Amino acid sequence: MSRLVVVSNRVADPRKTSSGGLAVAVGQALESSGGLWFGWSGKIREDGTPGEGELHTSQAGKVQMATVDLCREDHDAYYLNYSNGVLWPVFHYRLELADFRAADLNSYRQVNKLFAHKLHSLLRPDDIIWVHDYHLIPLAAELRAMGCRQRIGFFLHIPVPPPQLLAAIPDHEWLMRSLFSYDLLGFQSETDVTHFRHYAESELHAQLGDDGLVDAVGAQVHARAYPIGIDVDEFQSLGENGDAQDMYKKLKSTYSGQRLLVGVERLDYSKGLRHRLYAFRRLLENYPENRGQTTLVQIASPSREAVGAYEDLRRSLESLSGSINGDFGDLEWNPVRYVHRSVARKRLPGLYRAGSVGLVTPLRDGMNLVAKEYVVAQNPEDPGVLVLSRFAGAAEQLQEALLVNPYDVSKTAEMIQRALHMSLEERIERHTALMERLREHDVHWWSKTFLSDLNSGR
Ligand code: GDG
Repeated sequence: MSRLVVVSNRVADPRKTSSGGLAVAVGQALESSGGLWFGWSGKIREDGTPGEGELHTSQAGKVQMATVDLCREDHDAYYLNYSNGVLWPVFHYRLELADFRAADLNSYRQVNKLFAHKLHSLLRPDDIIWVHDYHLIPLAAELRAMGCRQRIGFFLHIPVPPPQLLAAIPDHEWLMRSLFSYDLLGFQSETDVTHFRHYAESELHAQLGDDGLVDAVGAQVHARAYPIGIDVDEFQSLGENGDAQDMYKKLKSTYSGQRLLVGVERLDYSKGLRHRLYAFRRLLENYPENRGQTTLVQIASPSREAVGAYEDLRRSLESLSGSINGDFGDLEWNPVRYVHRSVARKRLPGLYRAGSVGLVTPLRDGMNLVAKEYVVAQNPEDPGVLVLSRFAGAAEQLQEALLVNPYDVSKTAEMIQRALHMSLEERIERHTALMERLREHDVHWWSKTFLSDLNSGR
């Protein structure tokens, strides 16, 4: 049987719980089959040389971990500036936040070459290689240049923007052509697949075939949607542990007599946190009966603090929640409980369950696993209501959520009000339908389907 090799920017011990969407999903896929997980060690060498880095290997249960350190210069240019300062904003449709610098693109190429070089020395002829996310788009092209013939698949966790936005990236042809070194491309949604096919057609003169086939630049690749799921059973049993139940009880007693709206995310401009606070303010203005009765608990866990746009967002969220509390709060009630800290994963199901409404309103999101976790954490006999942005990849699957346009603050407020007043019968009906969808397309389905297509050359 071939060995599974997973490559992602960050690696994490799959036996430990961690907080990133990718780490959770990939860790679960690897833990069941065993294999090799390769990526950056997370260590930055202040005295290192660009394009070089030490390789470390260790064993974590059935999984061999192989990581490379980066020097400060490579880390800043490849990770902070290019991956998170160019690709992340542009792929989330935010051209105005991108800062293009030729030197950063060069480092991005160099670090991909370094990773390919280190990984190449560890590969076996019948390995099957699965590369993840925007940090590593050119990895397969570098591996191929070193003579690698193994099957290589790529999964993009973030959205694909329309072709005109992609075409604004300097050297976009180089970046997008490198995707044709893979055998299979996986995207989160049908919208992403459509954008990729349109880009290939208009910019690379591709011929489009059936079943996701795209023929361009002298190569053929299959591009399809494989919407990522969560481990439904694992998350349900996490909800049964003492920590989750304590969290639930604590929230219920602290906010007794209150209805809670719950939001949980990394502090990121793609997640629509500012618009969410505006919508909550509008709810209190337009439906004053919620004053003193409804509290928004918003967790915004620290993320990418070295990237400038994140620091600006943090300051504006603090001032916005402060102003809502100042304008509407009184001695007994604070409308917004804004927490700029991470919550332990084992407590998350209790937090979700305490929310009568789960607010998941990104401006743009590849999938969004919080939406799925919120649904799974609910009491099926008295479930809360998911208010979900139509611009999250998850909206293609989770049609029984209340779908909103997060830019439309008044309509979002109206939907929150509707969620707060939904009958038990309707809540159960929607929750049952959502659970069926989540079970059918869980994380095991996702990795099994992608890997079986990659293996079989479908
Ligand atoms: C990328 C794509 C795609 C969040 N705050 C805390 C915490 N989390 C956990 C959640 C969830 C994960 O992080 C977030 O996953 P998302 O999917 O919502 O978002 P990204 O991190 O942006 O992930 C996204 C995903 O990749 C997978 O493909 O869905 O579209 O952007 O699991 O629970 N976990 C803990 N404390 C927190 O405060 N423990």
